[in-house]
Amino acid sequence: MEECLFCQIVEQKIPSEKVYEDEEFYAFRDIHPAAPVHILLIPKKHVASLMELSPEDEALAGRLLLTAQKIARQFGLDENGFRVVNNIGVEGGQTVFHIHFHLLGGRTLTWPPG
Ligand code: IU
Repeated sequence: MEECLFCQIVEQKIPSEKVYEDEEFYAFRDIHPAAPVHILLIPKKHVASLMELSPEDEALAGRLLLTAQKIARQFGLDENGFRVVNNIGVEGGQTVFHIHFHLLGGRTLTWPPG
């Protein structure tokens, strides 16, 4: 997926402020932070959205959640609470079609989201 922005970030073709990387996942600071801590966690494998995950991605999806947990601990987000957000599709607010989790924290978050 040469044209995918987040694939290009993983490949270092587009710069990003990396906060975590392993064989399967990459995490970086959102360029338009909506909270004091706003990190995007993505699998290196191109999957357009949660709806494109397939049964063969079952283990990957599980590790994605555990990696979100690891990064939350890395940033101390678990001390006061935080939010994990996954936007899906146009009405869901998804603008980049490579599955990503937003990790938002560092302030009191309101509910419901807009
Ligand atoms: P969304 O859930 O698809 O709307 O989230 C995409 C996020 O990607 C959004 O918060 C943007 O600020 C962020 N982003 C980025 O960090 N770097 C970029 O070059 C672009 C978008 I384009």
